[in-house]
Amino acid sequence: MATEIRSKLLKMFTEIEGDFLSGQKISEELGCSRTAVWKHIEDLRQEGYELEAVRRKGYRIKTIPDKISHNEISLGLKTEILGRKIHFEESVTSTQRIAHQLAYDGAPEGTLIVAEEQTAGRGRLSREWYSPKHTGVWMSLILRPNLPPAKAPQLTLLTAVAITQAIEEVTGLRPDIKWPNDILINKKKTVGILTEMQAEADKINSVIIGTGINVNQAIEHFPEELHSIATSLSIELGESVNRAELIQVILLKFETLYHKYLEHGFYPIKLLWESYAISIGKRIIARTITGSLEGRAIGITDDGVLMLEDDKEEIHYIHSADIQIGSD
Ligand code: BT5
Repeated sequence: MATEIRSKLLKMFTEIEGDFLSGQKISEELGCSRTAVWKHIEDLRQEGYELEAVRRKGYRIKTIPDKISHNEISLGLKTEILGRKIHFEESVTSTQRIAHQLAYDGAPEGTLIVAEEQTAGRGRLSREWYSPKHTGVWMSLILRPNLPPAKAPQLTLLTAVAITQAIEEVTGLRPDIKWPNDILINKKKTVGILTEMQAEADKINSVIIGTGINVNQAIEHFPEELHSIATSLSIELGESVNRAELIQVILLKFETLYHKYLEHGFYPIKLLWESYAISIGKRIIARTITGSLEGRAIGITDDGVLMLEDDKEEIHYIHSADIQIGSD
């Protein structure tokens, strides 16, 4: 729908304050046919507005979608670099895909790609990431740190700390981090992080950090297979959360940590990360692509690599795996 018609129509609904607006009135004011009115109403429905239609009365807006926009994220954003360039889309296959292209084309550090919906959101190892419309934060951030490629996984841990701090600040909830890339609330996955990069043998060109946060979904919005393992901030909090504000706070926390990291290295980030980690000290099963290992998670190295001590007291260094947490 043309933006001008859309804003005129929304203005009319705003002025009538939740009452019915007749099709006749709309067609007169917009100067279009009744069929065109119906089409515009359908377009609003597509955008997430819930509209009631009653014969002889007309149309009434029942609920306005909780939407985020470029403006809502930029207005009041306090960062210097991160999110200073925002690429916002209603629907994309995956924000990672767009970010890779933009990074390849030279997008500056801090460029943020945000979408209301992903039709092919992805997790690690090509797993699916469920990203329905208007309920989550699906975004990718482009960074260009002057670091060797081996250090990139540390940025996943840094991201987890930034998001955990932001969730605490915005909602008061207390999330836990599960190595390396999950943030859980009450043991259920609320956030997933996917770090990818474009690099040469000894130099990172760009790191692309994808973040998926379940914000305002109700449990029935999740597909059946996720019911027992996933949750959203609003389910845990009992009320909905402003997604644009959450993005702003994440970017600010991220920027502070990122500067600290570039100046002082990973150690200060490691300390913060450990304060939120649930897997450390517990028995875990680590499933890697080559097999699985069982033992106690005894910590992470100064580089962010997970240390697992098996029952023969041998220590294994794990760079990438899925972790299942057992008992203490
Ligand atoms: C992750 O992978 O947790 C990384 C997810 C990153 C998603 C973001 S969204 C923005 C950006 N664009 C993208 O295309 N991706 C990034 P992994 O650890 O592999 O976990 C994937 C598994 O989590 C799936 O196999 C499901 O079991 C589960 N899952 C899928 N969607 C979920 C959701 N919305 N909430 C919780 N769990 C989910």
